[in-house]
Amino acid sequence: MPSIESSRIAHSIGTALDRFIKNNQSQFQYASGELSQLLRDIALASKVVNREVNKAGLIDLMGAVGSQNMAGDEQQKLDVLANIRFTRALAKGGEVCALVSEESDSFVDLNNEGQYVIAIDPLDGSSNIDVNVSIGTIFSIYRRKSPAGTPIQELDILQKGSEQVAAGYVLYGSSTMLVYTTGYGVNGFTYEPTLGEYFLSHPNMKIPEDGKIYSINEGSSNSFAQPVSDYLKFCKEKNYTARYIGSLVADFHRNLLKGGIYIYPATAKDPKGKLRLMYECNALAFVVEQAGGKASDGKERILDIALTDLHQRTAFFVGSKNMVEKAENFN
Ligand code: AFP
Repeated sequence: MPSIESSRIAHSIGTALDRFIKNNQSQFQYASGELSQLLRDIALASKVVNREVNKAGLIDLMGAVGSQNMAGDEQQKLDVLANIRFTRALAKGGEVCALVSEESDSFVDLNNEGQYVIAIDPLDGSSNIDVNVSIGTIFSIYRRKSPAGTPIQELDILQKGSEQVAAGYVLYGSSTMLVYTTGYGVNGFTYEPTLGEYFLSHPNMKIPEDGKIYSINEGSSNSFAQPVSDYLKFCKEKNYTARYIGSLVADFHRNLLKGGIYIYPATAKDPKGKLRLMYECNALAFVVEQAGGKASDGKERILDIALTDLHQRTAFFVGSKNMVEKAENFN
């Protein structure tokens, strides 16, 4: 009978994120190492945010800070802190020339020679912080269009989701995970806190084509459009399981692993949908497509929707391919 220690040693600890990024750098069409560095900067900032999230209850970081962000949500202390952590890490790296964040009114021009534009929701689901429920960071990376070193233009910022060169999310859950794509499949890394490193735990992630989980805030069902109500009726007739955390990254991640659909439709309160195209839906749409799933606003592919505004909202149907198609067919 092997001792616990020797059986542990028999298993290699796996590939660290840094090593993985380096090994796969050549896949990327602009293989200059800049994008790799950018991903490392995001990983580092997420470790700092993870540390703050884990001790939030101890150091009075919970609770609202009193102000509201651009989208009108109450800003939580940790939202503000996460925004600062990510902005600092990305500004310091020098690869990012402009940053769009849920927490700021307009984009931030970082005044450098960087080739990349990043759209980020530094801490999504922040109303869940006080009750110890999973939250996340969502990011989209674009290549700038105007020449490096010149002032940032609208065409650099308002790019369609299909132009993302990388995207992903960090889930601060029962364990912390970083999941991302550069357009060559989706890989998931789990944070090992004692080593301070992310390790590849979910290589080449694929979402099941079909599923039995539907995730929607049914509290607003009185104002759903008829096709959404009809689809929900169908889910119930099929005895599907309802699961809704109210934290987009956590709901999305569960459905990615198990198969399912997440819907945030237009409601009376949010007639265009609640979620933000640029720093919530585009990233998750890129990830889900790379994992074999689908994302639309009920009709149009999310990645094809033209952007006219930084804080533009959209209805969001995302998850297993067959489930999203079925929901769209009710339209
Ligand atoms: P907060 O960051 O303000 O908590 O918003 C989170 C979110 O944008 C997204 O994570 C959830 O899926 C969605 O809102 C939940 O919204 P409802 O409470 O309206 O269902």
